[in-house]
Amino acid sequence: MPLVAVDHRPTISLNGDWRTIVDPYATGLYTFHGKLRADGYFMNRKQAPGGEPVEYDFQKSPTLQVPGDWNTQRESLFFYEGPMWYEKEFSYQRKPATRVFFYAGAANYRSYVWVNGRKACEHEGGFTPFSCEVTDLLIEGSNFVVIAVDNTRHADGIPTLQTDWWNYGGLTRDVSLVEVPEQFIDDFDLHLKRGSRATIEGWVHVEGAAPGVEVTVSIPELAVRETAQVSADGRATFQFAASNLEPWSPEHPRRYRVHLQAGQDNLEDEIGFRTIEVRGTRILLNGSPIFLRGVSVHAEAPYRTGRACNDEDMETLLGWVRELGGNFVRLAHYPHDERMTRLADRMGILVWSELPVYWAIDFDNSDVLANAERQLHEMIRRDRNKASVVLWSVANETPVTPARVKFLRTLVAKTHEQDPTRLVTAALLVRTEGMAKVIDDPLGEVLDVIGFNEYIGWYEHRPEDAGKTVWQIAYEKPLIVSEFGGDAKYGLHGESDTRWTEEYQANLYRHQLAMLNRIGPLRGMSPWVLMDFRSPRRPLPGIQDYFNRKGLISDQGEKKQAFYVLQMAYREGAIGKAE
Ligand code: GCB
Repeated sequence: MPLVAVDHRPTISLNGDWRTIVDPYATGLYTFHGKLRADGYFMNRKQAPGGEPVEYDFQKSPTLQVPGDWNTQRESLFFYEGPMWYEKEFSYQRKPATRVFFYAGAANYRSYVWVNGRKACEHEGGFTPFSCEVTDLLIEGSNFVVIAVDNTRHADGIPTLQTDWWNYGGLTRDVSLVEVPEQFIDDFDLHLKRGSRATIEGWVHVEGAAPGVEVTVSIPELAVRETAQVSADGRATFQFAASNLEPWSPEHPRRYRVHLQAGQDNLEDEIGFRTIEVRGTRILLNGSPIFLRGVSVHAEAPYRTGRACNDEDMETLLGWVRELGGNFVRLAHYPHDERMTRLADRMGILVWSELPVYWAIDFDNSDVLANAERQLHEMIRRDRNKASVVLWSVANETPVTPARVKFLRTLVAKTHEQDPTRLVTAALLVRTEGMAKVIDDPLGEVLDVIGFNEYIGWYEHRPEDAGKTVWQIAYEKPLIVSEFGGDAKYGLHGESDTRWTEEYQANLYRHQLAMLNRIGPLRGMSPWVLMDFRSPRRPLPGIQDYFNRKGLISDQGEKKQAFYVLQMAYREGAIGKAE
């Protein structure tokens, strides 16, 4: 399982240029008779006299920048899906009593890692971090790491064959080596106790620690210094008073420096403390009802396109959310970069974080469920100490079948079990019965908050028909409309009933907002979507050109009329009731 708060530990960065070999036939993974190779093929071998021919050469191969997707770095890779071999040399000085981990923030979709020609680990899932111990694989001086990253889509993958976003491949997030002492803090959870304003509770897990090892949690700004002992499960549990605590909120995103210490290991994080709860149809932040004025966001890089991967990308995206008057983002449709949730913590923007359980994945397959559970665990583990994250979403627009309901119920239960302090949701499909919209998906029974997507005025009816819609909602729970919207090409103008124009989209937003305002238990919204993003499903020449154009802002950062419609509603408080 991946280390946590790696961005707060000393690391040896492996970012930068990596040598790369494009391997469309997966030669590095399979033999000529299609057998899975016991070991990798592209292993930085040098030609030996009389030996087998070596038919590749990393030194002569072009580089790709890490972090980054390959599709937007080299024209010939734009549509490429398959394995890519990455190689990097680095020097390393061994240190006594130190364990070393290879860490990747994310690599899409499957990864295979070798250090100095020896297998270190494999990972499946394109949006969550992974790490593996490489202490015994490293040598003094010059070392090399080879990683095969394969973004081939699979029917039994998560996500599966169909998505409405670009399948950007590569080492898309930071890669590093992390040094820790022999016993080290590999996971922890510190949060404000539900229902309380001044009691912090949680636990710290110390890898490799024997029962009885002491763990200290200190928060100097709150004059807290608490110790507890590790028990047989490796965890030290805490509960202590923190009087004068200023809770984290969008208006006041107060974070505290929290020091954790166990044996030789020291870790310092910045943590906000707040509670999030549901009472009846209300969402309570720190005990007070709140309306989530949000927008959905893809991890698409503004201005240059490709996978968002640096601080500037994140600052631009969340800066626009702020400008819109928002206090909330739905980070669709997969866990975004940790830089994003860190920034949301700093800026005071509430976050919905989602698993890529998108559309019709293979719900009958127990291996797929195991994969979803792993990705869920990796998502929770990475962000459970982020105050901004208030909602875990287990799925988006999944077809309502018995197998799917069973699968998702399992994920919901696992989420509650691993994180009893946050709310669990999913973006559900809405059933249409004439002019009625029905929300009665059986999954709703186990969700804390019901998310639903609807495209009145785009995929069905006309924008004006929104006013005639009758909502039939089977649950007495808070609702969030997790998507609505329509496409507009920035700069294309016309009548408000002409598709693809800014006027059409703005008109659609006006009618949607009026309709949504009449849904009593609506406690939030995240229209689709902040910025245009690349999608292979959207080829329409001259309009889409492989972009989903439902952005309020174009991929080049130009604001469309609908942006201002929503901004006015958010800024003037014309939309949404907290109770
Ligand atoms: C949806 C999906 C989203 C799509 C959007 C669209 O319902 O959840 O991923 O991009 O519709 O534009 O059709």
